[in-house]
Amino acid sequence: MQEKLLNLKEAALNEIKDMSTIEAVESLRVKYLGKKGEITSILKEMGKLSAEERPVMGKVANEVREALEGSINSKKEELKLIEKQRKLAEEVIDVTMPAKQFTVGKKHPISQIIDEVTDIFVGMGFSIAEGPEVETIENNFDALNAPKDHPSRDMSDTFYINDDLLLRTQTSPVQVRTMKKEELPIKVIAPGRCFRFDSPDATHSPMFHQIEGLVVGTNVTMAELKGTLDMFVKKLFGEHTKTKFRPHNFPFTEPSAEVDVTCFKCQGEGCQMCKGEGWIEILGAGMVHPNVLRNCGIDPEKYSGFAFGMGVDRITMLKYEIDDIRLLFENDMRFLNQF
Ligand code: 2U9
Repeated sequence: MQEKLLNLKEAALNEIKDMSTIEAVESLRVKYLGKKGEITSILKEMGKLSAEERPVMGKVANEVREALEGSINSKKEELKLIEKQRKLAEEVIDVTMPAKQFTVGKKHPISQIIDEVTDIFVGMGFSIAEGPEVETIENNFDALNAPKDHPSRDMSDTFYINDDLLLRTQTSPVQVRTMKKEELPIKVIAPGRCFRFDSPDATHSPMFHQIEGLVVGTNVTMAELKGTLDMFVKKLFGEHTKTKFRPHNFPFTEPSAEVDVTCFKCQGEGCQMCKGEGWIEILGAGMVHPNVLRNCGIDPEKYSGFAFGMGVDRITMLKYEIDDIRLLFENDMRFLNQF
């Protein structure tokens, strides 16, 4: 038994020498010193030895175990050190290396303008309403008092999905939904994408962005509409900006107006930006048509409202002097990185 033990010790110590992984050393420890280990099983035989032999064997057995455990632990330490050095070598940072260039993304110019305009109206007490881009004909046209034969309903102007659904041509259906479901008073803006069957050119895109606004309550006046929009343009284009309301006609507002602002490039002197006018048309607005209020379950005898709408792409092009709307949708980073 003693010899067997010493042979096993030699064999084990030899095996350990060439081992290169801690896992291998661990499985060797189990193989020899584990519950069913080869050395362990010999030691279990100790009981069969004579009383004189047992202490001798016991001494040998402990030497073998200690020698093995000693060699196993030092091998493990040695391998851990090698692993650590390998990692350190691998993780050496050459501080002379140029830093990895990582490009920080930034908001699309249209998103920047939507945020800027939204912040202004939220600051004026408006809340933001959103709605589906796929809309019903009821919310996009009928509720908005658009006559059945109104040109905007033509297939040539609107993307129809089927007899009831279309891609919204303006964000007004969001306000219609709001009026149908929310309590009065209502004070919301509705930013979002709109779709019109337009062949793309420098100023038209089949997909574009609008921000519309709606205020409905008791005794809401045209004066409040003018005051609200006057404050808005001063915050967006500068305190010296003035507004001009020109009569216009929309099916969903009565009276209606197109709203001009003093050119923010020439302060009204006249320049290439405002084609010498000194004024730039920025948005449309008006008092909500009583039919629209009625269509949304609101009694126009008791309540009134005003609404406005602006083309965000147009304002973005004016503000950044972009002469072709297609640049905003072509995702050319040389263009987008300018903003
Ligand atoms: C409801 C009632 C009335 C929204 C309005 C305009 C005037 C307007 C244009 C701006 C640029 C469309 O993208 S554009 O060509 N919009 O001039 N929009 S009043 O009127 C509403 C909306 C909702 C319930």
